[in-house]
Amino acid sequence: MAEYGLENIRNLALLSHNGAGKTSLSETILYTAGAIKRLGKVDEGSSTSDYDPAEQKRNISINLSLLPYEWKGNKINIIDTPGYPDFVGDVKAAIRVCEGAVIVVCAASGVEVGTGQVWAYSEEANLPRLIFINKMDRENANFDRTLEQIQSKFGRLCTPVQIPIGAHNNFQGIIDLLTMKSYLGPEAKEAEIPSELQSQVDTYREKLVEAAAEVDDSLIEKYLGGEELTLKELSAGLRQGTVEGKIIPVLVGSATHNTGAGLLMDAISSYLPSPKERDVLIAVDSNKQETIAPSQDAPLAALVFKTTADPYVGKLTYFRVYNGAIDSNSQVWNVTQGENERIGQLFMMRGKNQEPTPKVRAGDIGAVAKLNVTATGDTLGTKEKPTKIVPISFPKPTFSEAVFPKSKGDLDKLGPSLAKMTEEEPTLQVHRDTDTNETILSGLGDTQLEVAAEKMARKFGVNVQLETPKVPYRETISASTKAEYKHKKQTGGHGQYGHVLLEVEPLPRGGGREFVDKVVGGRIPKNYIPAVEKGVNEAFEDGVLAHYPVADIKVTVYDGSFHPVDSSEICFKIAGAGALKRGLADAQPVLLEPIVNIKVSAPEDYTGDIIGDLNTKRAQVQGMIPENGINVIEAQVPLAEVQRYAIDLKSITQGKGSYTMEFSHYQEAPPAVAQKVIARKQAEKE
Ligand SMILES: Nc1nc2c(ncn2[C@@H]2O[C@H](COP(=O)(O)OP(=O)(O)OP(=O)(O)O)[C@@H](O)[C@H]2O)c(=O)[nH]1
Ligand SMILES: [Mg+2]
Repeated sequence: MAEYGLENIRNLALLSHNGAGKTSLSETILYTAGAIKRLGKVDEGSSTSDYDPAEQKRNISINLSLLPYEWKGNKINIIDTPGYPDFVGDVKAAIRVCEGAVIVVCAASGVEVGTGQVWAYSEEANLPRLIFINKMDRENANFDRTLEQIQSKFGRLCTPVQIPIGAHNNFQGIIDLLTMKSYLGPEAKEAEIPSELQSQVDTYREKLVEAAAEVDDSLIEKYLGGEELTLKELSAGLRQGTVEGKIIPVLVGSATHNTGAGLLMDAISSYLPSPKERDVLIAVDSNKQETIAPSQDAPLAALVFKTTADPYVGKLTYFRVYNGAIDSNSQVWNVTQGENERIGQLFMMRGKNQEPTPKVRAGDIGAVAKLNVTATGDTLGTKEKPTKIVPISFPKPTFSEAVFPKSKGDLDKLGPSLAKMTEEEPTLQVHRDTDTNETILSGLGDTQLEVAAEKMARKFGVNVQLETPKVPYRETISASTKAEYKHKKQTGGHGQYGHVLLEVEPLPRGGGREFVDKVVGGRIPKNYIPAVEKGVNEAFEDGVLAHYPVADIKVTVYDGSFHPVDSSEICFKIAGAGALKRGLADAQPVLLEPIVNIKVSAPEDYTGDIIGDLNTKRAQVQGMIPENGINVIEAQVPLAEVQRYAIDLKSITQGKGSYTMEFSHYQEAPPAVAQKVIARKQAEKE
């Protein structure tokens, strides 16, 4: 590829509800631009973007893909993103490194929940955008209805610059409201406007001209004076309006019928801003952000936005250059980590294809293999003039499963391959639950974790089983009591003796564990007290109800006795543990269960069903915040009831709901629940 200045590059994210046709559209665009020779199909697993076996198996996009093409003197980097909610991490990453977006809406399904979500993300990022109404060839495709939905949801600033000719079987082509010409079929054959559409064309054109004129004082004067605006003036007004977020041009077509791609590509080049028009967001320190002007002549500043792990090429790092340039076979400074990083051969990626390149300049996006210290979100720069670009903020995991290796060999490789998986996907996290002794993998949904397990098998040969994690129950006491334990044995030579009296008292929730020594007069010699504490601590880990750890308790050793010859540390440890067990048993032990805060967002229509379901899950609904047709329901609910909530919510809302969840506190489990848990644990032991 040729070298491009800042003003001749476009970076744009393709965004939509899942399945609206982003990947098909990107394929058609690449084909139209001549960047690929053969037009692939999502449904046949042959698209440039969905090359990952996990994507082909499911016919959905899972990873963002970089799909560059050249068009009329510009270089455009399309980033195709996944629409499936579990993979929203890549959507966030793509938005962060783009200057513009194309939001794809299906002409038959209209505005969906995912559309609203990507819209909100684009607003948050202040991203100029176009809307492409796709699938005009589909049964039930309806341009007017879809446009109405778009305008009622997102406002009147969504302005058609095209309208379709026909729909469904009869979808023939597109009328461009700027040039006032028809373009028919995949060849975009120029034709006159069909007469039956003339009045509709006039109405939409009027609105478009008005919107474009309003952007600029001189244009509005001319327009109000009754003068015709030239094509050039219209285009300029439309561009300025789009860049400033005052107009969102709406286009139309069909990806799989390859109709409208060329016009969309023209619009991308004409209306969406270049990297030159968007300042770079840098982090001065942890709470201060600033913007600086981008430049190809400044010292290097590049943001790493994606890392993939490949068993053959190793780690592949995708970066967007904001300032300066990065060279193959050079050394850079990882500003975030404060370390040098060696750069090998640089690549321009297209799907999985790597094209070697000597340099990647500001405005552009590249990739490099086998970096040592660099992770997603880091800035690569120079040591002399380090600039830190604001990193990407990723959503926190909401869904967890316990990971079990299938064999001994899998166990040995489990840790390193999990580490690689979490490096690849910032929305995945792994931790060891010390309460339950399980390795927990967390992410945004069951599909994401399933895909992660498949990847571990395919890429690293590690086979794992995913299971619902054990609930980390705890035990505590609800009364105070005193307990005594005497460990005394006479076996042959010298015997064993340890004697402890202690008091147990409940602490408030979250109070933890306390151990207090109140022994006076050397009734237990000072040097044995640590042994008593050790015994107590061991007994804490193994509650008397169902062997769960004990919480929120104060233990005071206040008396005991010893034997000058037979006493030893081990004897006092045994006595300490024994006394605590007796104390626990006598102090009305109860089971504690973890409670989480949950925030569920879904369209209003589902509120009743969601709350009904939450009620069956012993939830306490705490509030409801309606917002633009979406209701946010806040509740506290026992973790045991919502470990698979991602799946439940998907089926209640047909995938239109989302939620976040975080640990809140421990709470006494109702007796019926406690009985079940205790019985189950007993059965397990047996
Ligand atoms: N009839 C018709 N079908 C289309 C069109 N575009 C895409 N499809 C079909 O819609 C389905 C989804 O298309 P994709 O291109 O994978 O959609 P996507 O938005 O990339 O999906 P995700 O990445 O999973 O969110 C596939 O079966 C496509 O063949 C279109 O213009 N017309
Ligand atoms: Mg896709």
